[in-house]
Amino acid sequence: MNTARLELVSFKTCPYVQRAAIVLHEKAVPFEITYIDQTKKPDWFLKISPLGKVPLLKVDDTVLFESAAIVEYLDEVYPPQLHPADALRRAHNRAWIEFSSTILTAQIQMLLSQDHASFDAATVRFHELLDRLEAEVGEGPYFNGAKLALVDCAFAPFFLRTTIMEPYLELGVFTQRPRIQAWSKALIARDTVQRAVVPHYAEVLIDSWRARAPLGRELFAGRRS
Ligand SMILES: N[C@@H](CCC(=O)N[C@@H](CS)C(=O)NCC(=O)O)C(=O)O
Repeated sequence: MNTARLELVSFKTCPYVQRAAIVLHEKAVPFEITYIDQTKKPDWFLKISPLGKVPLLKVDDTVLFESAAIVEYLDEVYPPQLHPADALRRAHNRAWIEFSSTILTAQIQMLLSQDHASFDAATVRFHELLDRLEAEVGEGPYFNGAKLALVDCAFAPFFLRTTIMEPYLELGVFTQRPRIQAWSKALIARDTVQRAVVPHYAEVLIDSWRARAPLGRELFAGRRS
């Protein structure tokens, strides 16, 4: 039994940290979480974070960074194993984990648009990625079928934030994409996903984008549906 002390360093809304928190909850591994201010990163954090980014996972005195490296470490050390046992399937899942980072980045870039023309152009790219994903998803309930895997833990924070934003943005993310919709619902229903975010996450997330996005006040003025 591994008894290392685990500390996750996070911003309150970081989806990459939430991936690690979901994996830790799925494995029932105790950990501490330290939140820092994204706009005022403390010196101790800048000293130990090679890219100035979260997540960091401190494993006793060793600092890990990059969510993919962190969750693969957790998966190797703490049961149950979430990555598929088959090497080809595992590589395929890793590729789609990378895709989940790309779609998160596309969503963030869309929200950071300076004007409506850039926002509209960014939504086109976002929808293209969603269509690709819809074509890849199987019968469910999870990416590989019946068993939850690391790839699901990577997508869950994206689906959670997208579900919270949809009533404001009304981009039609889930409309005509039944597989993504069912997969998203199955993930969000998991207690381990709900416990990976701060209390009142929906309000915290919307408030943060209202403040951070150039078009934030307008995009998140009020729920349309
Ligand atoms: N590839 C990294 C991405 C992590 C990332 O982009 N984290 C964001 C917060 S969600 C960050 O720390 N950005 C630096 C900043 O906001 O200054 C991972 O998977 O861990």
